[in-house]
Amino acid sequence: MAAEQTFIMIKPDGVQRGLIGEVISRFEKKGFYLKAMKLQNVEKSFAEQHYADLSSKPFFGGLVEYIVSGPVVAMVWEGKSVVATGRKIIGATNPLASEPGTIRGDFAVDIGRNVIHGSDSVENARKEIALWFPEGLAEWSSSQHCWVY
Ligand code: FUP
Repeated sequence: MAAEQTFIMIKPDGVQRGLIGEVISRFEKKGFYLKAMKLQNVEKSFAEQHYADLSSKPFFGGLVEYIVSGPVVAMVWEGKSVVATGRKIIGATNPLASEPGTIRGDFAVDIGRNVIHGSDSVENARKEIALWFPEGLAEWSSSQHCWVY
């Protein structure tokens, strides 16, 4: 089966609002495999590194403050086209534009409190997974994949 992986982070508002189980459930029920997960507080310098591509944006300071404001859940999910499909499950960046049925469409109204992050390309997923999980990921045996593929 395809070993594509994506990095998903439940942001502090998602954790505070009790959406951890809801997010995991949506990825799990779709048929993706959880490869790593941890609840952690994020240092300012680490948040700045994660969002380095956005450092010139006017909202960068507020975004970093938001990410360090409480614990986040960092996860790696694996499966066929998980990067693009993960973005569909999450919905558009601005919750006002995200469709009902998506996580942001169902649970958020403000772009600055949009519950969840998902990698936007396979290349960025690789970088984000290396940044957040230098310790490595869990192993699933290939025989455990036959119920989805
Ligand atoms: P996404 O990939 O959907 O998370 O969106 P971006 O990488 O463009 O933006 C990262 C985060 O910056 C968003 F989740 C929310 C925040 N943001 C703002 O606060 N204001 C904006 O105008 C755009 C993004």
